[in-house]
Amino acid sequence: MARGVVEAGSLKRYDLYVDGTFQPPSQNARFESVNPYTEEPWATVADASVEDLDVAVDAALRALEGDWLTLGGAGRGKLMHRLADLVEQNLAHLAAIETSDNGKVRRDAEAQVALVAKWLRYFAGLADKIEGRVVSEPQAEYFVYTRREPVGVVGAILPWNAPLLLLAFKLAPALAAGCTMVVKPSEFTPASVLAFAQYVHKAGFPAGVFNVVSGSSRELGAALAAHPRVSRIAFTGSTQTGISVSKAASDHVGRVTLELGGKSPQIVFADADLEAAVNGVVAGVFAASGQMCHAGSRVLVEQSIHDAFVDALVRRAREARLGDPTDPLTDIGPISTEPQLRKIEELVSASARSGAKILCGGKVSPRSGYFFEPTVITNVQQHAQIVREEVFGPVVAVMPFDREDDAIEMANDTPYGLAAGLWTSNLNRAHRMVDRIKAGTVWVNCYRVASPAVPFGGMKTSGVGRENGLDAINDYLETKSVWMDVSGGKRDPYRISSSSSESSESTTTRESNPSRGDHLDE
Ligand code: TXE
Repeated sequence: MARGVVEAGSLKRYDLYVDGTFQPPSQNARFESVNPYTEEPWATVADASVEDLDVAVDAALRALEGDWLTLGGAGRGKLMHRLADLVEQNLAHLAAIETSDNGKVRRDAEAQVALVAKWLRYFAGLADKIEGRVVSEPQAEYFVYTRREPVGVVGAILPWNAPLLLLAFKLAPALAAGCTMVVKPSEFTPASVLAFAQYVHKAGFPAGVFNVVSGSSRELGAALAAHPRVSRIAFTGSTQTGISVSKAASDHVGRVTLELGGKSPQIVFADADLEAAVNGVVAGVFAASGQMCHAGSRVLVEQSIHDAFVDALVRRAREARLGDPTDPLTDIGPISTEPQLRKIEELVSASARSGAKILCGGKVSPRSGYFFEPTVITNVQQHAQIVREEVFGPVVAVMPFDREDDAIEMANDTPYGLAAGLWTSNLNRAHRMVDRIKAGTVWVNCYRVASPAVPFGGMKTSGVGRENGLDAINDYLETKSVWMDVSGGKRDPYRISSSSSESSESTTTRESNPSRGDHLDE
């Protein structure tokens, strides 16, 4: 049987990528990935065991010390640019896999793959700019400097909604920093990440730098989070699973960043450009079938324009073209997984049962594939489940507000704090609102815009840490402080000197009283 990535034939075949080779899992188990548009399996994927994961982690550990180390920042950056070239050259291939695996509309999938290359290039440029500094220690006997070193093996745990892009958020800074990585893709969408491994391989990364361990069991993610030889976990997924990840990693003091759920408000004032605002709300909750962590799923509209705004939004929901995600004219593809489709259905039905008005959509589409119709809901209260819980589907709840203060109160009345949208032409108001909104990102007169240069992450239960931006590389680096005694003298091992004046005195009397430094007790 052929190994590796086999894309001929009706059922494509993807194996694990560990230590620089594609290989079947140790127990030869496999699982199928279902195309959410056809509802048919389209690929068979290696189903790894925890033992396979151990092998991958050990390979990643070894790789930290090998050729990867000697390449240096410039060498790593060069490989990353080569990988970005390959991603760009094979954009259509990777996007097609993403579409088969999770139903992402092809034009969106292509745009996201292009972003993967952009992310790699941005962080490649930082790889040779990692610097420590010389510390101007007041005591002349010491030369003190800091070094920035890779944190070690990084475990990346991915969700199903944007596998490649969310991988790039983690992989690009990790590679730039000199870390190695073991990736656990979602059990629902493992194929695109395994296909991407072909290009990592082709680019010439040393064996073990990048490993992909796919599996059908949620235990595999749990084992990666708890793995004592994994120094850092970069996780994107639900808040509930993120909490388990954080607890598991803390048992071995593993570092963690968590990019979790959201219930992001879009606030529309009467003075906004209404067409642009409707467009932004559509982009924030109907695009990608609403399966975005930053989905703007609560829309707060100033009372005076509420009805007109809702009419326009309903019109846009009805006009949206659902269908084959490979068709360039399709706006909304299927929901990625059947359990997710059922979750959306249940949340919307529950809201109807508790008195909400479903103005359009509100149900699973009768067409084949896991489609949910774009849905606009009104007549809901702040405490309603549909207003508080992440739906992760093309479903938006619209609520009116009277005053700016009310809008802020409603916007912030959520356990989440990932993103917010603000639509107004009043500059003073925009600044006032930005100041008071509790969210990691505030988009003003825009929505769903991203760049590798701009930090992204959540406040409150939406996460810990930030991905992207210049500082993201710091999460993959550790500081090492180096003290060098350059005096050549010997010190009194029992004496602690604690003031700089004392220490400058000690410098001059070093020969007779060789006590130096503010010595640590512990
Ligand atoms: O996510 P999970 P699921 C939200 C969205 C969705 C809900 C559930 O609301 O309806 O989460 O989706 C791995 N330790 N988001 O169940 O459970 C798992 O195998 C370590 C928001 O798919 O968070 C997968 O690889 N890992 C989100 C990854 O965690 C574990 C995107 C995510 O799974 C694990 C997706 C464990 N104990 C869903 N259990 C966003 N923020 O964008 C599972 N996993």
